Amino acid sequence: MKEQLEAIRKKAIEAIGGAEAAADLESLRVKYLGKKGELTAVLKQMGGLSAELRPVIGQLANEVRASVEKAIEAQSAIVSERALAARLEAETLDVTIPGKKVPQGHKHPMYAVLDDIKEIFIGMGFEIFDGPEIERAEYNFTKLNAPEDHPSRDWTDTFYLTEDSSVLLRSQTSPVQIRAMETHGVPIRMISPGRVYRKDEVDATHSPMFHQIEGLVVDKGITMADLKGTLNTIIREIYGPETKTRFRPHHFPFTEPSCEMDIQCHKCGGVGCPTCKGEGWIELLGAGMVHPKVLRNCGVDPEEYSGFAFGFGLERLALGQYKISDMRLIFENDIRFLEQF
Ligand code: 2NL
Repeated sequence: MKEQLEAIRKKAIEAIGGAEAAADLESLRVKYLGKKGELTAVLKQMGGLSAELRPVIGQLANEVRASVEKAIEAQSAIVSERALAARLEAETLDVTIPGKKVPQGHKHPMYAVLDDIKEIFIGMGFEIFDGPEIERAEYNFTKLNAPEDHPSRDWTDTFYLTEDSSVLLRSQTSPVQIRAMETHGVPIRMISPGRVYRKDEVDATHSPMFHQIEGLVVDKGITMADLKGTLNTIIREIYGPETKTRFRPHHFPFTEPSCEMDIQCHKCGGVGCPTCKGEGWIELLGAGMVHPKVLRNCGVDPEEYSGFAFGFGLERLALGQYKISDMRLIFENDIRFLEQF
C-alpha cells in the first residue's frame, strides 16, 4: 500500500504540474482526492492492515493528501498569474497613440439667424410661443378671417389630413397667436417661429416646408406708428442702423390695413442690380393692424384693444443674409455647404 500511495503522489503531482487551467486542476483534485478518487480507494482497503501498519499507512496517506493539495494550490497560483499576464498582454493600451479627433459641429446657419432674431425680440419684451404643426382649419383659417373660398384654403395649396378638410398641416404660424390670445389673453407681445407647410414645388426659392416667424402685439392704443417703429427698429438691429425701409399697401384677410415692408437693396443702395432684380428694394415681410373680427374671434374687444401683426419667411431671410443663391442648400444638410458657416 505504501508503494500505491507513493505512486498516487507521483502521478498526481506530475499531472498537476502540467495543468494549464483552473478547470483542469479541479478535475485532478476530484480524480485524486475526491470521494470516489484514487486516494480514497486506497484508504478503503486499510481495514485489512495490521494494527502496527495502520497508523503508518494512515500518516502516509495524510501526507500524500497534504502534498497533493499543496501542489494544486501552487499550480493554481501559477495558472491564474499566467491568465492575468495573458489578459494584460491582450488588453495593452498604448496611451501615447494620438487620440481620434471628434469632428465638431455647429449651429445650422438658418438657426443662427433665428437665434439672433429671437434675442432681438426678447430684448424688446416679446415672449416666444410654440404650437402644434397639425392644426384645425378653424385656427389656421376661420378665426383669421379667411373667407370660405379663399385660395389658400384650396386642397391644391394646403396639406389636409382629413377628408372633411377640418385638420391640416399649418400653412402659417398665426394659429399659435390665435391660441395665445385665447389662453394668455391681452395685452400680449409675442413671436411664434416654426415650421409651416404649403403645397409648393421645390425650386431655388420655394419648399413645401419652410420656417416662418410671425409676431403679434395687442394692447390699448396700439397704432400703425407702433407697427412701423417696432419693425424699423428690428430691421435696423438685423441689417444695420443705416438701413432704409418702405411700407407699401397690401391686402391680407387677417389685417386691416395691411402692408408689405421692403428694405433698400444693400448691394446697390437702391439704384437697381441683379440682387434686387433691378428694383432697388427687396421685399421682406407682410404686416398690418389686426382685423377687428380676428380680435373678436379670440375673445378680445376691438373697441378696447388694437394690435399689429407681421410675418416673414426665415429661409428667405437667411438666404439674403448669407448670400445663398438656392433654398435647397438650406435643407439638404450637405456638410460641405454647412461647414462654410
Ligand atoms: C404674410 C405675412 C402676416 C400676419 C401675418 C397675423 C396674425 C394674427 C392676426 C393678424 Cl393672430 N395677423 N399675422 C399678419 C400680416 C402678415 O404674414 O406674407 N402672410 C401671408
